[in-house]
Amino acid sequence: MQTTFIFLKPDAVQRGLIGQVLERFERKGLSFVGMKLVQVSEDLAKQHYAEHAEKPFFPGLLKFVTSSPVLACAVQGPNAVAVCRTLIGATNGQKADPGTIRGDFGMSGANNLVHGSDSPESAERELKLWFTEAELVAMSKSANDWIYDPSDLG
Ligand code: IDP
Ligand code: MG
Repeated sequence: MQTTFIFLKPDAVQRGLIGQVLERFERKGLSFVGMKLVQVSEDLAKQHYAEHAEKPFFPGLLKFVTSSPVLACAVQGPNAVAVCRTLIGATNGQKADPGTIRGDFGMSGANNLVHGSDSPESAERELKLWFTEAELVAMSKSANDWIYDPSDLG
């Protein structure tokens, strides 16, 4: 089992797409083990996107993610990091495959609805940055007995 970090960006929340975006993860068979609305501070945005500090789009990215609340989520499942990245799709909505969240809902390379950690190491760092341990729950779902074969769980 792996836990990854996603957040629904201000565009997804403002466009009223929380339900439709969360449904993608839920119906796939992943479990939410943490969820909260956050008005992102400049400091949190800078720490979260530190790897992009030198990019020309960084100031615009900070302005965007701090512009309106986001929905922060911890998502659990086998290979959750890679599975979530696949569900989310390529960075630019114009290039993202149909069937992905960005491919189905977006046309922008900036306002692209949802963030997902890009590696297990990033997931660990980002989960610590956004959630306290007390905000994450232990989740055992009986439906998992039907979604997964024991061999899927390693
Ligand atoms: P990712 O979200 O697909 O991992 P990254 O390259 O890590 O993409 O970029 C982080 C975020 O920065 C993107 O999701 C997007 O919101 C924004 N971004 C990335 N590239 C550009 C760009 O060329 N112009 C404007 N915004 C960008
Ligand atoms: Mg990234």
